[in-house]
Amino acid sequence: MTTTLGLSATALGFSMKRAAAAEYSLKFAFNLAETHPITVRAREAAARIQQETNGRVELQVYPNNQLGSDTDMLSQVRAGGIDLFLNSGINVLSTMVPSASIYGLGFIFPDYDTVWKTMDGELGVALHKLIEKVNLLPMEKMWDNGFRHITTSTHPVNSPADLAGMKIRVPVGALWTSMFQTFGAAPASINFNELYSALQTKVVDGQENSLANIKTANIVEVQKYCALTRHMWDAFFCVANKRNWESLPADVQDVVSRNINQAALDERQDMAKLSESLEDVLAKQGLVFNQPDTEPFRQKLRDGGFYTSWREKYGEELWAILEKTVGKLT
Ligand code: X2X
Repeated sequence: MTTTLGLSATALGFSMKRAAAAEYSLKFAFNLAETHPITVRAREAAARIQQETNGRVELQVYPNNQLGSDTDMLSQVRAGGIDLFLNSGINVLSTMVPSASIYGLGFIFPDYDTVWKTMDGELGVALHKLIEKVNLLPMEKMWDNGFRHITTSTHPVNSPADLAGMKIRVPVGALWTSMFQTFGAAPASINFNELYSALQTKVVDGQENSLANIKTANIVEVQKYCALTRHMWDAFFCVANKRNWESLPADVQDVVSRNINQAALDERQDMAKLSESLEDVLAKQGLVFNQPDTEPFRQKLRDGGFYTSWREKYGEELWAILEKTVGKLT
């Protein structure tokens, strides 16, 4: 094989095997930044897959919205142009599978133990079944997107009153809009790839995200205050285009799913560690933190009928499964 520069592949240090095109190439796409632990662990999975299959299987990792916004990527994974897509069940995936957002209800998870007991347990299984109905196949393990906090450029948020009428970006999902409307804010649904510029140009004054995203997506550069509200927890399903996935031989499915699930478990550890260390790092970058009492926020959701109206939408069956691990909600 010769390159366009007229050098042989071996002269460049590649073995012929490496230079040969892989027999199976899978596109794995998502919205997170290059330095986010999800991207780091996804690239590790790709390297292990290449090694274990001697280059026969290639996992092509496209982070940072390289293949488009979440809305675009969802269309592409449905059509088969993307093979594997990481998306939150509360985000655009919920436009197709509304009940996939149930784990995003405000203030339901006290800690990571409860989170994983719920999502690796009965609720996770029930949500996988709903996602399969739209011909997307979820890999077994979810990837952590962290507990979320509110950042603003204008003023610290200490109580729901500080959110009154505030223009705040939320991802594209009905639960997010509903929650922030119930808090009294003016939420705008904006895809993650447009978040930085929406904050920079003051289309919105605030947003809410994990500390990992506030750091790796450089949100800290365009925000001043961060209220540690932990108002909800989020994670990603890794969904495969069903037709593409089923066309792969069983041994290829095995090596890909095993390594992707392992990467998800590794990434969960990274996120748990980062949730403890990033406050200091971001404070040094100039972000001003405050720790509000969260009870008035919870009360606002209860008084606004947030839980009872979503209970009706999700239905009694899913609601009962959720309450088994998180306790009574209404
Ligand atoms: O869009 C966001 O804020 C992000 C990256 O956290 C999600 O995908 C939900």
